[in-house]
Amino acid sequence: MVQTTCPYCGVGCGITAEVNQHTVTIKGDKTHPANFGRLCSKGAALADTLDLNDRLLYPELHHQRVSWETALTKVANEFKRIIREHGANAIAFYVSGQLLTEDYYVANKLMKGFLGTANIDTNSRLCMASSVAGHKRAFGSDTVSGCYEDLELADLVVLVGSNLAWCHPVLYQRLAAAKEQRPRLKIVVIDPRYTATSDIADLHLPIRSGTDVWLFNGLLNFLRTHDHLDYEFLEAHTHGAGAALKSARESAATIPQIAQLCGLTEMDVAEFYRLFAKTDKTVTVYSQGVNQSSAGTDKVNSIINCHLATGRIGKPGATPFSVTGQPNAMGGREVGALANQLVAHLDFKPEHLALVQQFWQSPVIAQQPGLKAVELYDAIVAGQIKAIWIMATNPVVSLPHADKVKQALGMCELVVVSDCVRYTDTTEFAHVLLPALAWGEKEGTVTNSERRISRQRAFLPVPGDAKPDWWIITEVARRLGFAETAFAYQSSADIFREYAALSGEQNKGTRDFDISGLANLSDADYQRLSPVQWPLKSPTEVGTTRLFSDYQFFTADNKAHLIAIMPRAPVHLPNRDYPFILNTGRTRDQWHTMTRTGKSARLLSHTSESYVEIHPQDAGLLRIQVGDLVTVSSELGQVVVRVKISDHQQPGNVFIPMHWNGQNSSQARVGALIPPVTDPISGQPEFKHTPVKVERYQPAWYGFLLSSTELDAPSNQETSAQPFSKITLHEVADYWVKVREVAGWRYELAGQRRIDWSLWVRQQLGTEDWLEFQDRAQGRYRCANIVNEQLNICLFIGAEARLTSRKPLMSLFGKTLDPVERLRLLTGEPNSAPAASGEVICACHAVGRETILAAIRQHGLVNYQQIGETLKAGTGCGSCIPELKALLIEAKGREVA
Ligand SMILES: Nc1nc2c(c(=O)[nH]1)N[C@H]1C(S)=C(S)[C@@H](COP(=O)(O)OP(=O)(O)OC[C@H]3O[C@@H](n4cnc5c(=O)[nH]c(N)nc54)[C@H](O)[C@@H]3O)O[C@H]1N2
Ligand SMILES: Nc1nc2c(c(=O)[nH]1)N[C@H]1C(S)=C(S)[C@@H](COP(=O)(O)OP(=O)(O)OC[C@H]3O[C@@H](n4cnc5c(=O)[nH]c(N)nc54)[C@H](O)[C@@H]3O)O[C@H]1N2
Ligand code: SF4
Ligand SMILES: [Mo]
Repeated sequence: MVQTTCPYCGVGCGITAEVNQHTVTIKGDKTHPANFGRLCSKGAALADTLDLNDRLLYPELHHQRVSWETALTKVANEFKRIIREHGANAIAFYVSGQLLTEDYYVANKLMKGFLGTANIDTNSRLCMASSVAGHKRAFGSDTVSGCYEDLELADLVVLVGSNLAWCHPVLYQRLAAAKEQRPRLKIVVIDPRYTATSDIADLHLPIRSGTDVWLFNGLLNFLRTHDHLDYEFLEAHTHGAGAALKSARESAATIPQIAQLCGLTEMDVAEFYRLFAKTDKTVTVYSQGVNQSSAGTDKVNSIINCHLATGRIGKPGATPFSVTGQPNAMGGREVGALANQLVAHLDFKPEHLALVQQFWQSPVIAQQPGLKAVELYDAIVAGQIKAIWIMATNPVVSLPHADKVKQALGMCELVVVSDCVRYTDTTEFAHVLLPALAWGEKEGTVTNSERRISRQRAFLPVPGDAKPDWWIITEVARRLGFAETAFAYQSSADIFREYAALSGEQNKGTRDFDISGLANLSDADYQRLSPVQWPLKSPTEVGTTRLFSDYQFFTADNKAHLIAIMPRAPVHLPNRDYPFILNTGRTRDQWHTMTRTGKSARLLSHTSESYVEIHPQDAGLLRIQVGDLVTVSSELGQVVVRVKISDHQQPGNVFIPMHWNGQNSSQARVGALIPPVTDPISGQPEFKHTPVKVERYQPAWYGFLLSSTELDAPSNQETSAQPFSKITLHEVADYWVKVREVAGWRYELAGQRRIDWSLWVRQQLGTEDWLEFQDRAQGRYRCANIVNEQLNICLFIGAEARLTSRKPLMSLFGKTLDPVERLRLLTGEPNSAPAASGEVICACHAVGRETILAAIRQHGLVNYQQIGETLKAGTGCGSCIPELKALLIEAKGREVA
């Protein structure tokens, strides 16, 4: 059994992995202080994602397999040439919070210290940059002072722009458990949508998108006018209170004004303000609804202002708390991989530059901050950047104005991509592809949202020629001629020790990030390292639970700074042409661009197609129904997605998940719609506020194709698939989505052109042997191919969106068909199938919505625990409990109706 850490979200759950011949068993690590044994649906399904199908296992040059020597020499020689011709600033690195700390450190060292350019930025620019900037303004350092226990100790937890139930599920479960034990703990959720998180909220404020600063400035003003300021704390430990209070007063003074601006009721605003004012033990958790905004940094400081004004920081159960998204988002900030930071929380100040250059013994050091993510790709288009090395991120999907990223990569002289997956929207553009070891194979450390450093450990053999990211970077560094000593690492432990020592260099308490206590770990100590929270200044310390308990901050005057903020509206507002506000974010069971979670049929069963969620009133006006297809477009681009109707949205707002991409769908890459509007201080994009229009998409036909094999598997992959390429899929269908199922593959299709299906299946699917049914008048076509008594492929085409349930058909794959099933196959109801179970709610035990509703009615179930006892739903990872509770309410509603 190996103890390691989950590779997904910033909660950083401990995992135990056990390999038994061909099976891997993943469990929550009961001894890990982040999760105490819990896992969410994504963590619990990790074993589904570990097979080597789809993996990038060998270096490639122009999509041909080459040796490491060839690939690395090519990268180094091209870098040398470009630097000679255009200077070091013509090179860029775009890295990721999914690298391990050791990989991240080495990439940053090579760029800033040896190539001498700061044109290295990370996808954390899209994620944490506004929090970093806000923390630095307030504290003089990028410090997350609180810890998870603070959520359990608090009497009030305010969740701002955070869908904790889906995005930090185990932390949410800890909070939910604390509330169940101690109902006095109040929870307020501030989010334009009613989310799964709102389920445990005592108060949900469906705030108008982008207006958080008004709300928190209003709160600050309320605290002043109702005499809740902690004047002693303000006087002794802060700076700037006068100006901050003045702008709070000027931005919107009264509750009616604030309620109107924020689209809330006066009663709700007043209730929130009263709760906050009277509760000393308050934790305010914030995430992408705050950070991903053109006023992201101001949103952060408007929240921190309220905590400073009440002295609620550095105390158990009282702190502002920015939760990190990626497994090593925090580690990336520590190693300084943002273009405007230096390593170990140092800045672009002369004394810090000297310190780092001295420590690294490097020939040069970047003197100025480099380009931020969005600017970086603009600079490629402008011809300033000639080479880019992308590691562990998929910018063609995840950046705003994503088609411009395509354009940039298409014209860049040298695109190097390090990934562990062969086919992504970004690897398509690579000249050089470098195969990285994946989770379970690689070794190193990550830091979670509460500053806890945990080990990721390998438990699987090295596949193909894949290598650790740090190794790939050091090999390029060597070929660039950099002193053998600077990159002579033999292991991730070597890198970690150097990094830990650097964090303590000339520190003496002047910088928050100090892990010099770990600088002398032996290889064995590093191997054994238990999860530990920084700072950790000496080997005898046990780590630091909470920072700022002494009210000493890292600003020049050692005081925390309140910032005077004037609210401002998002940059692009809805208008006549684009009347809706598009909000984007996450679904429960997918991780970002789906390169890993998209491999798990279990995880796809919760939501398998992209969608736009829209309020019933808007759907009525647009005459669209659940399951219809719609085009959602902005000034920059469009997607075609399925309709979901829900009053969890506000009228005028729509939500589309960020996950679907060019590998699994024809037109669902939502990044293509989002304008490259960024926060002026942090450079973080406004992902949650794009004006769009929604129009019904009316294809001539709808269809689905079920298959035991992957029909559009890329041609150079080892596969038994038929000669059926993605190009053909594009040619036949205007809309397609590809879904992994337990027993095969499902393709959802729709198109405008009339197709002779009978001819098409024979030409494309390469067999003559078809059971067929056709009704031309109705536009219906159905066929099936049976091989060795088993269903191999079936295709259903019709004029209506829903056609027939896919599940009974899908359940036939992998089993010998009996005569009745065979006969009834093309009816779409092959067996006297159990009543449709509906979309899967509990991914762990595969329990569907209709099954749950039926059980609630039949057995008179009244709480989710009873649902668990009856159906097992919700007894696995627990991620679906909010949805179970919603179904209990829905069932009750149906009864009444
Ligand atoms: N399942 C899953 N979990 C994940 C990830 C994943 O891909 N899948 N990714 C991880 C990563 S990297 C990150 S960064 C985190 C993100 O975690 P979260 O930030 O919790 O997730 P999001 O869905 O991006 O957005 C959070 C909420 O902000 C709300 N919001 C939008 N506009 C506003 C606004 O103007 N004001 C306020 N107050 N709220 C607003 C949205 O409606 C949304 O519900 O999740 C991490 N966890
Ligand atoms: N519309 C919209 N867009 C968004 C957001 C949003 O809310 N809305 N959120 C933004 C946020 S917060 C984030 S964090 C980003 C995330 O966006 P991305 O970082 O682009 O998303 P991932 O799919 O996690 O990409 C990680 C890539 O690294 C690969 N990989 C995994 N492990 C390793 C490894 O060990 N080594 C290497 N070399 N590669 C590896 C994976 O296969 C995958 O291709 O998206 C941002 N984009
Ligand atoms: S909450 Fe889920 S995704 Fe996040 S670290 Fe834990 S198991 Fe992984
Ligand atoms: Mo993120």
